[in-house]
Amino acid sequence: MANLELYELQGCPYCAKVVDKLDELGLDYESHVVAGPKSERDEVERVSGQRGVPVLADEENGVEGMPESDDIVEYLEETYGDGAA
Ligand SMILES: N[C@@H](CCC(=O)N[C@@H](CS)C(=O)NCC(=O)O)C(=O)O
Repeated sequence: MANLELYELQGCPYCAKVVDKLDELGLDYESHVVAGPKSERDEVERVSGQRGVPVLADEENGVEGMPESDDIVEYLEETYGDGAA
């Protein structure tokens, strides 16, 4: 089973898009709810090189911190969706 982690913010529509995809694919994940102020998101910066959320970590597949909701949704579909190898 995948060991996914999602850095997210309450009320963030980009995060909700990723959560919808995780739910659709039936994937469990550990949620890290980040602080509103970007200045307090040091962990997000450490894993992804920037301070925006959502950020996905999938260490089993070498993904330490992937930003950009569209990229994350595409990654999840390709890695865990019906067409996954
Ligand atoms: N294009 C980004 C936008 C994400 C975004 O704007 N996230 C907001 C929270 S809803 C945020 O963290 N903003 C701070 C920043 O982008 O540095 C995506 O689709 O992931």
